Amino acid sequence: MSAQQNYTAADIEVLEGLDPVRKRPGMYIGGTDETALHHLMVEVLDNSMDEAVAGYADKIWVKISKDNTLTVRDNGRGIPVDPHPKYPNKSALEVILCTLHAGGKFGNKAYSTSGGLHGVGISVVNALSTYVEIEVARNNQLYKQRFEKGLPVTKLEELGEIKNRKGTKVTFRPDLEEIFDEGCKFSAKRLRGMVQSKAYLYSGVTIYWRDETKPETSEETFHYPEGLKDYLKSKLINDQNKEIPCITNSLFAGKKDFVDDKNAGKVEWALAWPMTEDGSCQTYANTIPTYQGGTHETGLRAAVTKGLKQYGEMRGKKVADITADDILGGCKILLSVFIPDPHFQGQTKDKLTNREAARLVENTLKDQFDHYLISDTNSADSLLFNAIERSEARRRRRKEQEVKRKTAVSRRITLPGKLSDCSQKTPEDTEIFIVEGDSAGGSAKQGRDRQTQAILPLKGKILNVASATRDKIKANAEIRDLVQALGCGMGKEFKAESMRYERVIIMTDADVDGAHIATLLLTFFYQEMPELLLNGNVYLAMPPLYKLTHGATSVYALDDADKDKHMQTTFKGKKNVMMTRFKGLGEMPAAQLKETTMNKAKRKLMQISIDSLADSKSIVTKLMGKNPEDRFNFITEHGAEAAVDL
Ligand code: 28G
Repeated sequence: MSAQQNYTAADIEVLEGLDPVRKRPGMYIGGTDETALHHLMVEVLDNSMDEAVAGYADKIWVKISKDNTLTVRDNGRGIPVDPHPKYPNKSALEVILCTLHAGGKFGNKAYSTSGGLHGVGISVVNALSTYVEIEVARNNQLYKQRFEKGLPVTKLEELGEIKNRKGTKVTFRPDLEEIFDEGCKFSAKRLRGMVQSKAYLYSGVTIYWRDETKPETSEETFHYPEGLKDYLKSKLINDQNKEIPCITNSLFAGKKDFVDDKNAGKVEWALAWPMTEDGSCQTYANTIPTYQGGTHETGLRAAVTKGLKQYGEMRGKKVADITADDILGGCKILLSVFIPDPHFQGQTKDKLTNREAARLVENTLKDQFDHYLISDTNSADSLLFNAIERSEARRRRRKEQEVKRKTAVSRRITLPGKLSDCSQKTPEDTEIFIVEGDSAGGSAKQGRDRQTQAILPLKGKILNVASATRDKIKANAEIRDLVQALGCGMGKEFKAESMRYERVIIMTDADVDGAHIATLLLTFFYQEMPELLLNGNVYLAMPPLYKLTHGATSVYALDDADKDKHMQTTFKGKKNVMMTRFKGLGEMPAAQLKETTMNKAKRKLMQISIDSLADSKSIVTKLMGKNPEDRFNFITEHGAEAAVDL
């Protein structure tokens, strides 16, 4: 991975100063908590990793000191120090350290980690540190400059000739006092893990770790020639320091450069199917963790899924129902790609979006995986049978869940025994008739449209909820039946969307007792399900009191006034008009009840609507006040204005 770029100071793009970073640090490092604090280290380390991955450095030193100070050094080219053309009295180094988004012109830089959160750069670290000291060993010279809270406090000093050293060294102490949340400090353990994972991700680098925070200074060297394979092996060690058994005889691991007409890059992977552990998936692009996955992960999944299913087909197995998850759900996956110009997406910039990565990873991995399966058929068969087992278990689970769900549904809707429900299961254009007494219920049941009309007969007068305690309301059998039939709950539990019917129709006799029952029901709806009234879901049926017949002509009259009117119009001058007075709905033949009160095409309904709950207060007081005449008058008075065709 060689790169011959001729960098000069003129390539630097200058944008703005660092004030905004100190003012709103969260915008640049995603917060001011301990995670954000550790992100400063990531920024610095990523710069060194960039130099390494680009082929200019192979060693990185990381040191954590007692006072939350970190030192990172690499043996790369060293940050340029020549004077900046736009600011002749400033060095390129000073411009890089003291300006936001200062960096090379994008496009031709190989394997940068730049993109969003990453690569906001060392200037952000500078802005948020009490001090930064930089040493650059370049052109056989050693240079040094010191910054405090983002500003240079010394000039770029030339410390003299140095022969056996090159690269950049950065020492910084985060501004814990003014920037970060109280109590934030570096965790040596966390930093060590981050540093170690970088070494796993790039086998071309050796990282020297030194921890000076403990009474005894410790030093470790991280170098993993086998990269991700070593990383995965380290994850497959249990607490007793024993290897975790896997389904396969060996890991599926490797690395490969990929090249086509337009793209070049590298993919490295390690997969294991442990028997006693769950699956997991860690992916990276240019050593940056891509927690949300992305195109590279898609490519890997496609390759392994297609590969194993093809193998299964070859072995004469039924593979159509096997999904990627059946194959990879229990797999520990490590995947790392290096591509020239990575693009990251999402709020946290941790999803790779380069489209070519999907294809390149899939093609590369497919060949390698096919080869793996054929060369170790024992492992291949184990993977295949495991996937088949998972897919069968998945279908079994789904069936069980379906049964569970079905029984839950039928249990949820335990309908009262005396409800004659409609056959339609959705509420559209359905209605429930609440009728008084069993005999009325009987004729209503015969006269209804079974598909859309349900009948609930209630016994006599229901409880007056306006003067009952909650316990008493809840314990009342008639009310329980009503609420169960409606399905929508009452009081605080009321849910309009659970209503099992579109309309609630109160159907009582056209007498004082009937009116009383209607008001008791309306009081109940007002108090326990006011939304039904607000939405206009509640109606009074208007059964006739009389039937008038003369010869072939017969009409129904709602009340005495209606009867008198008909006598003076329809039957004017006629003798022997036959008049039937219905004592109650129960006496009305089912056919007539259907024609006059229930038939959607012919009947009239009185919609009980309220404009607002405040308005309805006085109405209900009227309805449920001490004087029963008030109620009846109200209903008959407002009946005409509310009567609607339905
Ligand atoms: C020690 C802690 C962190 C670094 C370099 C090397 C160069 C460099 C760094 O250039 C401007 C922006 C992108 C190219 C590049 C030196 C080319 C030629 C460098 C580090 C120009 C900055 N000579 N090493 N920056 N780049 N190590 N370690 O920060 O386009 S930063």
